[in-house]
Amino acid sequence: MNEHQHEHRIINPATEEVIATVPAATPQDVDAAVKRAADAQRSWAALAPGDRARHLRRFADAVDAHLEELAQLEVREAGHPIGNARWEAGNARDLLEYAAGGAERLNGAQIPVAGGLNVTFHEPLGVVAVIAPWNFPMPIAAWGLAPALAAGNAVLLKPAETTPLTALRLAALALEAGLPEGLFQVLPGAGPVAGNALVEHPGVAKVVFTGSTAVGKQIMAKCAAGVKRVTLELGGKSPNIVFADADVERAAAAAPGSFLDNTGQDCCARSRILVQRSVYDRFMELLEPAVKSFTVGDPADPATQMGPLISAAQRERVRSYVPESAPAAVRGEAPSGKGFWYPATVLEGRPQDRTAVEEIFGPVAVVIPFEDEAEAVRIANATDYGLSGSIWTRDVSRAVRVSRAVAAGNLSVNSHSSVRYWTPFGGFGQSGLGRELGPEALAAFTETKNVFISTEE
Ligand code: TXE
Repeated sequence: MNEHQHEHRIINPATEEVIATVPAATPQDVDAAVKRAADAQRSWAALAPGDRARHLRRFADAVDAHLEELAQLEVREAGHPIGNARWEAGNARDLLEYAAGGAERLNGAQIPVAGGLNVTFHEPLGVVAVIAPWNFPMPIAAWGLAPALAAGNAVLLKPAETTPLTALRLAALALEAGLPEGLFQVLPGAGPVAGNALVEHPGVAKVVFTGSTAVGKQIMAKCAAGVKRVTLELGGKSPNIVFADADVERAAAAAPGSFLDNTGQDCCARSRILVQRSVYDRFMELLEPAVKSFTVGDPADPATQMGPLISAAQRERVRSYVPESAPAAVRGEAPSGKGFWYPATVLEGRPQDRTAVEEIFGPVAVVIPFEDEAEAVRIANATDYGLSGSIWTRDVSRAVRVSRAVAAGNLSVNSHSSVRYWTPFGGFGQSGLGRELGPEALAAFTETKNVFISTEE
């Protein structure tokens, strides 16, 4: 292994400055971490549920006491606007608090049977690997970490190559808060090295992966070899459907945030805007100033709404779909000079365009007209993905009909909200497998065991 693979340079995407150098975990490091985690997990699972909950609450309090520091770190390593980064740190805290309550509610069932007593238990899985992406480093780490710990598991978190700093800080805070040594470890490193070693390790009982569909498929195939449990949160190409009977002003005002937040690097981004033809021109007239007034610039400035892309490679990927010189219906401003900037871009297109079916993961949306409800649903469902979607209408029956007809895991009506820590989140089709957040999250980190006790003499 050469010098280069032993450490990763962490770059501030807004300035291109190197802000830290982080050692990259080797397969040997992974092996040692799995052993330590397995030891810690046995005592952790044996704790009374109330004690596990107390530990998690203390961890949540430690995160809460360092919210601003964590948010500032996210600004520097991921280029997120400070307002967003504060929400992200708060989301990690909320998850830990919510999961702490779950530790005390892992109730089984008593099921009537003849000749005995039948009860169920929700047993922890053991050591869980969480492989996280760079787009929401703290929330996504916490979505796996918090319920996995609450259910009695140990967690090995592999953050993305570009964003390990908040993860490392969370692990240090866990120790300061008194979580047992080894129970939650962070293994920064390369996906194909440290990530793959976790996926292949026989001591890892489950992999929770958030990232690209291509890598998700590889991980699922590898997990199949050991019938390893797997949860996948993959990409999306979510529709934002605006019907003529909607409050078109409101829909147009809300549209920019739905594909520009996080510079479009959001698996729930509403990057396909479907607009009923009779209000199409009006919507476009309103959309243009709304997009142009989205504030782009220094992520540390509280007024900033959109920062840079995460890396030069990600900007190349976005450019490969839409060069900055390509004709566009609307194009915003972007700073010049250092930083991986890319302007907000709105294209007018057709449902079958590559830009309308593939995830670009940048601040780019395609607007497509439709005639009627049936056509809107047909276009909405014409991708391999099915993560999120929005429906703008004042007609309650239509809202219900279209919500049921669109094949996606997270829909919102007259809103773009997708993520609440107490409601389930996940995808249909190639957007993923399983659910995170909400009451279903704990179940994803347990095995149900059925025990029959004979009462025969
Ligand atoms: O993802 P990768 P990338 C999509 C988005 C983006 C594209 C590429 O379209 O443009 O994916 O991003 C780890 N075994 N999403 O290349 O490679 C890797 O180290 C085990 C959508 O960054 O999937 C990182 O920790 N792990 C998405 C994580 O997987 C491996 C969020 C994600 O990286 C691995 C991110 C391997 N062989 C990207 N290869 C979302 N759902 O929100 C990589 N990794």
